[in-house]
Amino acid sequence: MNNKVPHAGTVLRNFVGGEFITSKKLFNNINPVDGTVINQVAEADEAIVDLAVKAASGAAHAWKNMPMAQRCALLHKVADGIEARFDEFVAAEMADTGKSFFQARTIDIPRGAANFRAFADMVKSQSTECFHTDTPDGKGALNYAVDKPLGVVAVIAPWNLPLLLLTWKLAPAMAAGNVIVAKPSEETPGTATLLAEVMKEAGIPDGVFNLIHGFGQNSAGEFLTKHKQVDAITFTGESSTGSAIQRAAADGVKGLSFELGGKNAGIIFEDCDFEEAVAGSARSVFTNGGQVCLCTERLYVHRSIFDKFVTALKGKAQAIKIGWPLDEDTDMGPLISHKQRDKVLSYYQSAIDDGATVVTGGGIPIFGDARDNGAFVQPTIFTGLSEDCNIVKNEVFGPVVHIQPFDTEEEAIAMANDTDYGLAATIWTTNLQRAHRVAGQMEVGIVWVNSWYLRDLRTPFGGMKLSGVGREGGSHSLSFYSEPTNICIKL
Ligand code: NAD
Ligand code: 6OD
Repeated sequence: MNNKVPHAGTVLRNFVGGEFITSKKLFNNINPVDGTVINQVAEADEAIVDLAVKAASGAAHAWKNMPMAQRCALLHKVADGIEARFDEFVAAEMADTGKSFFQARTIDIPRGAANFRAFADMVKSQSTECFHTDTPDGKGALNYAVDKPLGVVAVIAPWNLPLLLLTWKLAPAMAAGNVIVAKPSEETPGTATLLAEVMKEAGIPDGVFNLIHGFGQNSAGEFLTKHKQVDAITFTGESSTGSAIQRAAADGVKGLSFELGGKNAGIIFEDCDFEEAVAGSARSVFTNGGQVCLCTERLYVHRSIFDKFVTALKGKAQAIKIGWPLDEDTDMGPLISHKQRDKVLSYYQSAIDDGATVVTGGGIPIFGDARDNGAFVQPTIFTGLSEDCNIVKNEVFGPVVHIQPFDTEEEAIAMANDTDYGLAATIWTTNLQRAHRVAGQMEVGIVWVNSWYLRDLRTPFGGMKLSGVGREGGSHSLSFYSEPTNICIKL
């Protein structure tokens, strides 16, 4: 692979109305592997955000009226363009996040391309509602709905799966005929900037896709969510940021779609396939250093297999190779930043202060090289805490799990559901009846049985309670990004 980081040592610029523009204020983009500066980023001020929204608005009419086949062909070209520059996307994603080469090339970047293809194809097979209505004169009326785009959609994305989560929103929004102002996380501006280049190369008309860089509060994120000409906001990130955006959007009564945090539980029944449950749980806890909203942070294991399970998961955790992202055998990179590492380590400390047994990990690895300037933490397993402890209640977003024994199915379900979040759950059992029975009782948006993060892009995706508002995926995404108009024809 060509591992040269695109735009290293330069300034990543905003993309507005088809042009790359810089700004007065620059901030550093840091590589969390060794703390070095990759490049600088031009922070969009209020005037640039306004220009971006106006550029989008100006492009809205032509984009929504473009024949659907032509619009979808352009989105396929964007997918082709990501693949044509695959190595550059992989290198940029790895530099910004420190994630492993394996993960970037098998999950993040392929899904970036797949999102565009999937929604460009799905929108073409969307049907519309139609009702025949009886009328007193016996002639009847026909009611049918036509979908229209919302207009300017603000897309605000997090840092954990930067290209995957940005395109998961862009693709359906653009397929449905909307124009975009997108803001990636300040931690991960690289692949979003490459995507702007690909949009241009693919022939997406100027103004249809605009990119602004910057932070949240008092910066590009807040300027965007408060902008009067933004018609809807789609956001993935922390629950507390979701409520700040909700407040900012309240005056304009804007449509909102939120994918927020999680405190996901996994239940391991005594009748599970033991090896699969251990391997699957290791994936669900430690993938991407635990920085996936779907990661399991609480495991409930039947008491009869508790000790054996804890020992086996400990073995998996200790076998995780932490290191340089480019090494073929690296499983796990650093956390996204030192700030995130401080947060995760403070949760580790609170677990220890609450009397947890440290099964493995609990600290930071020492390498004796430049990685000691990075944001690494050890994969960690705790046991022995009560269910009301800080680390059992709150989302950590790091490579850590607390494991609790249970005796009955009812007890496991009650503990799993006893949380303010409601995103995802995993269940490990070979008893088919139990799988259906328990899955149906989980108070979450997504349940995986004997698997984790097995995705079908047509299915409803999202969470309840603090984990989100609305659903994405397939027709759910397309319906959020569209407004139906009902037309009643008297026959
Ligand atoms: P974050 O909320 O800090 O930031 C997300 C984005 O929002 C960034 O682009 C940020 O600049 C922007 N932002 C921050 N404050 C803002 C404000 N006041 N107004 C407008 N924009 C603002 O989240 P993060 O730290 O980047 O990501 C980690 C969090 O995201 C975790 O809680 C995780 O669970 C959650 N997450 C959820 C999902 C999901 O699908 N449910 C997916 C990924 C991440
Ligand atoms: O796979 C997806 O479509 C998706 N939205 C994943 C979210 C992961 C959260 O970090």
